[in-house]
Amino acid sequence: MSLTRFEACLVGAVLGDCIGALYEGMSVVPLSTVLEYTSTLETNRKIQREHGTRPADFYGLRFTDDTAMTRSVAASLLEKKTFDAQDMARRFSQEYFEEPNRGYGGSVITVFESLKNPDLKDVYEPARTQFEGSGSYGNGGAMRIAPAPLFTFAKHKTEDLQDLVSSVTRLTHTNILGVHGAILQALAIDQSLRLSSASDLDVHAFIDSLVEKMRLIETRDKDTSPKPSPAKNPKRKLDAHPTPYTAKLEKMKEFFQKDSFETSEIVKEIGHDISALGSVPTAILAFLRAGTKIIPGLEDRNKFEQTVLYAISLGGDTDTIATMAAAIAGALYGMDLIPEPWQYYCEGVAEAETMAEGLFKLEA
Ligand code: R7I
Ligand code: MG
Ligand code: MG
Ligand code: MG
Repeated sequence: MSLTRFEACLVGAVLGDCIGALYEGMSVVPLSTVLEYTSTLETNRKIQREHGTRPADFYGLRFTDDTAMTRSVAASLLEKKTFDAQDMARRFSQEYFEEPNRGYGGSVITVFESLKNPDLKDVYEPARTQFEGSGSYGNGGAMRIAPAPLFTFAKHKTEDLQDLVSSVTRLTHTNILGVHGAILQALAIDQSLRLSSASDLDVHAFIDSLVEKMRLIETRDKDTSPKPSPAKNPKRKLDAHPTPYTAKLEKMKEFFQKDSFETSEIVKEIGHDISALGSVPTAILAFLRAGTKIIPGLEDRNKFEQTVLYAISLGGDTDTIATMAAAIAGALYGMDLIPEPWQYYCEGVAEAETMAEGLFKLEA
């Protein structure tokens, strides 16, 4: 395993967040619009290199909560060399109060408020009381999870990955759908890291392996959890399925059996919203489709670029879908496929590289 794949996982995540954030919440995002934007980044970088100056009206892209929280997860794991709930919770809260304007989810900020209380005994308590005790099913657990599969991979402790992800996620998201979404995202990164090369990516094998794991997890956790809210009032048919992540992965296999499928079908069946169930499968789909097919309009772009641009073109929660798709893609392709101009203009790339290196060097 090479360092470059660890780096590209976290750097990719930053780029997906920074670029995707420009379109967050837009229900329709034409691929040509995103492509035009990244081409401008590349042109500006060329000018900047030739003239040694940055175009006056261009200041670069800021990362959002997705990256802010990912950094806290990585920093805590690196400093403690194990999972430390108090330390990680403190970092989430501190980071939020230092820079609250990073686009955080509307409800999670009450968790950060409660975590500030120095008398708080159980750092899991604030998250458990969200949404009248059902806990948040937002994608905030999944969006920040990339350091976890890197950590267990480096320490040769992949058998601990699910527990680690669950522990990290439940600090803010206790709804079973929020937790399972984070686990699915972490498993996808882990599977990607384990492929020996990009040519080994096989859509059906990749999905089958996720289905096998998720079916066990969803069947096991089903009865002990509070009834997830989307099941009562489903946005999409599959959201009400008793094992909804498994059902969505299987629906994706059906999509891939066709020659092509439309963004509107993906949005209708799988989703592109801020729920974990409406975004994690979508990110995996974007990674798999860009990884195995040429996305029309992106013929000149490499697989990493295709993944990010295509993920954003699915619309909706674009920073989060792109950050998740890019983390999975980076873990497979490594830094060679990550465009330098994107790195140059996005905030937080150097820190992501340093953290990836730290995680890579952790010993068993
Ligand atoms: O999940 P979370 O951290 O938000 C992450 C998203 C990403 O798109 C980021 O890029 C950022 O934009 O926000 O934050 P939460 O506040 O826990 O969840 C996000 C939203 O999901 C909430 O504000 C609610 O609108 C919705 N939500 C729920 N609604 C009803 N019932 C989450 N859980 C519930 C629920 O149980
Ligand atoms: Mg965000
Ligand atoms: Mg988002
Ligand atoms: Mg380097």
